[in-house]
Amino acid sequence: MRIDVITVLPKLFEGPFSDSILKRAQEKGLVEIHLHNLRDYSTDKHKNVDDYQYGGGAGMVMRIEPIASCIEALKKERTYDEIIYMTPDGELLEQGTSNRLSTFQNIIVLCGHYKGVDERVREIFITKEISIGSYVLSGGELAAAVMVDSIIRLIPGVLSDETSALTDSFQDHLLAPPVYTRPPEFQGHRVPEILLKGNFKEIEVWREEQALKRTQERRPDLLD
Ligand code: 6GU
Repeated sequence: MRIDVITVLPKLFEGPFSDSILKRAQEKGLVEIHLHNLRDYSTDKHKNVDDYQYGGGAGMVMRIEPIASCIEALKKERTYDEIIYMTPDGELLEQGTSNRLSTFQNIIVLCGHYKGVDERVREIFITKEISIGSYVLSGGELAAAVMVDSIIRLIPGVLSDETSALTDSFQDHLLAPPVYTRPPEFQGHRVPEILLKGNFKEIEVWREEQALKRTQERRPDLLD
């Protein structure tokens, strides 16, 4: 899979993409992440990518020309399955969204900033608009990093234990059950006896019960 990220702050991605699972996925050649600095596509002398909004009002708007020239350059090289705009008014990112996106060959992720992009960018180029939650971030970059992380870990071969993505919270609309490791007792808190006995059939049933209980208590909306 290839992911092209268009941003005014490419540095924000260097941390999250250069460690742990995301780093290994790139090293194994399972995913290519390409960062594009929008400023490189600006043709004016100050390399501006934003401007005042028509009609007045506080806050700058990202101009269409640099975005168009970046997206058009990318589209000349390959076909994209989805051109995604990260925006608080997009559809909420859910596990199912990431599952579907992880099956794609090429995607573009455009990070919004300031007051957002000129509406015509959305009309002309964008095929999908995504938000990661009902709160406002300073820009789309951190949201894009969250989304890209959730996609990449689903690509076959990225996780060392192939089954572990399937047992994640949300994958079956249930939260994950509690987990324990040594020691068997800490400050009077004991590991549930059933996990120590090693009857795998019973353990599986217990985990299912715990997942259901946890979901009912914390996220009953997932069960609807
Ligand atoms: Cl995608 N962008 C911004 N700026 N804020 C957000 C968001 C995205 N998702 C939730 N809040």
